[in-house]
Amino acid sequence: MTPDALKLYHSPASPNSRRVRIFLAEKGLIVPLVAVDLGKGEQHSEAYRAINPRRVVPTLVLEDGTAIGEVPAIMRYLDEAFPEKPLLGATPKDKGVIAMWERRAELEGFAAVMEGVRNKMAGLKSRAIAGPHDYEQIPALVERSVLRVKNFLADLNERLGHVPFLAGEHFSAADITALVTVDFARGLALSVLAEHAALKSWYATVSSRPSATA
Ligand SMILES: N[C@@H](CCC(=O)N[C@@H](CS)C(=O)NCC(=O)O)C(=O)O
Repeated sequence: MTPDALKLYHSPASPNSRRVRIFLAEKGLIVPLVAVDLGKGEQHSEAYRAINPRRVVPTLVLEDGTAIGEVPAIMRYLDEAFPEKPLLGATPKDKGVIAMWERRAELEGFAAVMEGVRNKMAGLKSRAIAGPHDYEQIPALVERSVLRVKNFLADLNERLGHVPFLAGEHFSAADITALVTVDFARGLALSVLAEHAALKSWYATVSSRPSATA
């Protein structure tokens, strides 16, 4: 299959969509993009629910119509279907180490920012969790999310004091999730602190890669 036979349903402002767009750009893959207007609620339309019943972006649709949702699953498909420039590792050891750091970045960083932003923003009232079910916001969670994200950034700084990239010597999917998390954290008024020298230097490196604007 060639990349132009795929379709990526995404939203330009969605951090989860950005994780996949950066992944594609790093691999040099050009996949047709279809924008889903989250502001207008297009994710809830019958047409989009037929593609992704979870009502979230991104979704990757293959040539035979198979729809793959969930960012790590989309990354897995892309890295296996287009193995040149692997971002999830080429050896069993690299695959294990990268999966570990990418998962930590997602669970401890990205998900913490998401929890804070979704429980804070007035426009997301009753939509504290993305998906098919409505959930009321819990404002008290925002404070805890801020603490979690601050701890994540400090842990990231500690790790990057020992290695140039999150999973070791090479840029990987773990750096993509961490980069998107750091940028997304602005939604909680959090950014890299001056004393986080290693994190600051890593951030300057990864955010100056051409893929960062994808
Ligand atoms: N676990 C999903 C999360 C996807 C997700 O939360 N997407 C957000 C945009 S970043 C969304 O579609 N939100 C729609 C909504 O809030 O209704 C994944 O990995 O793809």
